[in-house]
Amino acid sequence: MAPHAVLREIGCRFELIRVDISKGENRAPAYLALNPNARVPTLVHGGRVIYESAAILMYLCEAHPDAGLMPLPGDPDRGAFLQWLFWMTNTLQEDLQHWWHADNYLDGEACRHEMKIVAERRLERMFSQLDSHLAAGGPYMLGNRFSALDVFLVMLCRWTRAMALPATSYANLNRLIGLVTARPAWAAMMLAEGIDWNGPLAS
Ligand SMILES: N[C@@H](CCC(=O)N[C@@H](CS)C(=O)NCC(=O)O)C(=O)O
Repeated sequence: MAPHAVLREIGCRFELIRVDISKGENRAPAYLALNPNARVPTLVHGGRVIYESAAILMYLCEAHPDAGLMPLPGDPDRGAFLQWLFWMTNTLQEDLQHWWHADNYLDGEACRHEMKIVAERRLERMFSQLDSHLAAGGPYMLGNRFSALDVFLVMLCRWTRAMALPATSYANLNRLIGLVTARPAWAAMMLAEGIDWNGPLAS
């Protein structure tokens, strides 16, 4: 979702190829040859393959600096951008994976149930931390400056929709979700993916 929305924010030409994970297309040999982790998304550009959505975001933003979606070297906001993006992809997203896909980590229903409870508790702390950050200096993660970081975060916020305290229940996160989902690029991405906020995870 995030790399797709950022491609639309940039406005460059791209070809979208659906990999339907509900049909196991991410485990087909042709896809594994591109991305051996069997995860979506994967970007192919200039004959090279890039996977990991945060890396794809940075790659696209740096290749299209005029779009202004990421602070480039020398920009005082760059440190905060990198800090938050890395934290989101290696910590926040990992706990979301524990909640949605406990079966990838543990055998046994009781252990999985326990893992989900702990993940949800950790996630509530993390979303509360994000909400405080936005309360102190929002409405975007970089203050008044919209960036690819906001798109990545709103994608992760959607992963909370089935939890007891979804991201929409935090006032400042909910404001950010409203701002990002109102953007034409986000709306076009959701339409092309055939998903809505409350539907299943993107396939
Ligand atoms: N760290 C990866 C995670 C990607 C990821 O988990 N994608 C999910 C879809 S939202 C997926 O491909 N799941 C397939 C599976 O787990 O079999 C990234 O950010 O690109």
